[in-house]
Amino acid sequence: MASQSPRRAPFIVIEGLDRSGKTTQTSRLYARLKETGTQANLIKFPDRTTTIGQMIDSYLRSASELDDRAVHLLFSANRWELASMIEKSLIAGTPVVCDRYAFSGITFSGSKVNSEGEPLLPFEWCRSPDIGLPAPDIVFFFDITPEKAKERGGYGEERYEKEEMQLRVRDSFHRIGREMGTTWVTIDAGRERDQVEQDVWKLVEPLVKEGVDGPVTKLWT
Ligand code: FDM
Repeated sequence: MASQSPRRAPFIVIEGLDRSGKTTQTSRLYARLKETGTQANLIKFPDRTTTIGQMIDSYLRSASELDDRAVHLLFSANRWELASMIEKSLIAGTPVVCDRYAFSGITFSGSKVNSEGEPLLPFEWCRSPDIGLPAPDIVFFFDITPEKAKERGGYGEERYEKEEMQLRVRDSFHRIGREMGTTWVTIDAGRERDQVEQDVWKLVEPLVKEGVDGPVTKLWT
């Protein structure tokens, strides 16, 4: 009988709008995995620790200006810096939990508009530098209405934290979600934290326990 190839670990991505509790839930998921005996790798994009990440950080804080296309490519390059680490981790059996990924890249850059309200960068152009990155096995999209976000204290200080931008980003995430099919899970993030945590855990637990069959797939190939 042919020997079965070992199953690999899952790649779990959490995407979401500002004030959706995305970062809190990512940390909770990581902690819960640890408590239940699974040591995962936790990563976040932008990864502001690398040289590229520091350029992005400065741009987001409006401490520097960059061409829209240039910064888009930096965000993508920042993911490529970790692509082989992600793949190796999954093959070695260590799940990867990731706070934001290529979907943020497309939605945020693709939601930039000129003074007439027209998109500055075409959707397909925004997607192309991320083609071929390790594909997630599941993406949780933390959705929240602008009203709920306001109740939570409103948006922060960084460049994209404005209501009109967040509304466009939200529509764009919904569009990508429709294209992604079953890998994409929309979470109503306006609810109590514990409920949200339970919903995420219900889907992550079996994925981590059973592992994933087959090689790491590649985004949009
Ligand atoms: N962002 C994030 C992008 O514009 N492109 C990307 O590729 C990524 C990963 O950076 F406004 C934006 C989204 C957000 C900002 O994100 C920083 P955090 O999660 O608030 O650090």
